[in-house]
Amino acid sequence: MPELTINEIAFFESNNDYELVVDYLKMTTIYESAIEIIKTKIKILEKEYNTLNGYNPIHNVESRVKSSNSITKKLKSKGLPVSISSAQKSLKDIAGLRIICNYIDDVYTVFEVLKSQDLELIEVKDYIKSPKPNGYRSLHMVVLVTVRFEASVHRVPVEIQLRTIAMDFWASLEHKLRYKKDKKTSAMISLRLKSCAELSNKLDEEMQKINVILSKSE
Ligand code: 0O2
Repeated sequence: MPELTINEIAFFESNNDYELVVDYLKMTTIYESAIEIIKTKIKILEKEYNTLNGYNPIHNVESRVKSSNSITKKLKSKGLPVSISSAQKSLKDIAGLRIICNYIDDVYTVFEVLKSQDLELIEVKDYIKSPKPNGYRSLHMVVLVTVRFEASVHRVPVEIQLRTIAMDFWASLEHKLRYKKDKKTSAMISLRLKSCAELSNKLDEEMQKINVILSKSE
């Protein structure tokens, strides 16, 4: 069973609704299981990359089930009712994985491999080809995963974000600095963050070129 965070305990205590706690735990168990299924697929791919191919395009993998606070915030921001059923119906990123790759090409290699797995692809957002206006770059895909328990079967969406180390560096810091803050960020800070995103893109392109040259000369 997943454990509740201090914030979640406070949230449920303030609501005094223990049925909600049970429903929330049931929901997170399903989404955590869906994440495990994808993680296993990635581990198998990494085994193949490391032992048979001699090159692993995956740098590291992170995962999380969205916290109750974050779910509530997102539902409110979309003007949707705040409930477990509303979250399950409307949010495609309750279960999320982030695959961090070495180079831009690797992001697309892993994307193609995941597409060829027995997963139903329901959404793709390519913020690498078309970055967000603030400079955010990543490739997002949402897949449907079947979770089979003894007494029930669930088909749930999992959002997979694929990005390079440089994209992840920028997004992680920008997230801390601005994205989650309710405070308004000044135009100057937004411009500076965007210019950092452009620098990180140049870095990605240059590292990729060096890798291509070195791979050819091997
Ligand atoms: P967290 O903390 O990662 O859970 P949609 O889901 O299609 O209705 P949404 O959520 O805007 O609309 O989808 P999108 O654009 O695919 O973005 C989803 C996630 O991408 C976000 O989740 C972030 O993780 C990441 N992301 C998107 N834009 C930015 C950005 O400008 N900066 C950073 N650092 N991350 C971004 P959450 O739910 O916002 O947050």
